[in-house]
Amino acid sequence: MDKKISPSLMCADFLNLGRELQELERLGIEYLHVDIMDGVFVPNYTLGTDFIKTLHRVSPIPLDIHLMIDRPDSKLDRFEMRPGDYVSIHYESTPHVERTLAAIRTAGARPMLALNPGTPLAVLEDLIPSIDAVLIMTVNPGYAGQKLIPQTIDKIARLRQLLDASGRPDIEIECDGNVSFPNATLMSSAGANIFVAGTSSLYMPGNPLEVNVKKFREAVK
Ligand code: S6P
Ligand code: MG
Repeated sequence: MDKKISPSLMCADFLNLGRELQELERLGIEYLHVDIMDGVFVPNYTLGTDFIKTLHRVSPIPLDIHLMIDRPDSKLDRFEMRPGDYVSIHYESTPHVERTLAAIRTAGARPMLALNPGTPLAVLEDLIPSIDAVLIMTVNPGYAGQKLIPQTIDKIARLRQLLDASGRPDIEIECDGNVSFPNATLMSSAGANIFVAGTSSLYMPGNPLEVNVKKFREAVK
């Protein structure tokens, strides 16, 4: 499957965001990862609904909207979705997971199911027909700059096997959290194909984005 980079915009330089977005477009970046936190499901706040509208207006790159919010089922209509966008909800965030995934598809976007590091893969077996992708959290959600939880690499490999054995090799696997260049290589070998790139790779201080994107493509090749 094609390897895709999804830069985590909460790690971007907000004082230069317009220029950075143009640069990401020029570099052929596949998705823009937008972290939405509500201070309840995770103990932090980040980007919001107006930011999503602005991105849709200024960039042709599809969005990868990561909802770390409690009860997304009752709030979905506040998020502008476009065809080609991914919208992920957490299994742990609502008792109505299937209903919420179906509502994302009805709204015209692609549903993705996110799992916290401590949530077993077994919970997604009956949701496979309702999703286009799975987001494996490789850190606990809430903050950038954390350290990889090592057992999540094997979880990615077991998920790839499970999806393939279920006749769904087309379902994509995204990983999010401490996707450094060496960790990205491990995640890619385990079967992930969408990589959320934050402070440990693309937005590492020192190198221009272009250099880090090149290094990233090499790391997951
Ligand atoms: C964390 C959030 C992530 C981070 C990303 C940052 O809860 O969902 O998308 O922004 O993990 O990357 P890094 O390299 O700092 O871990
Ligand atoms: Mg995220």
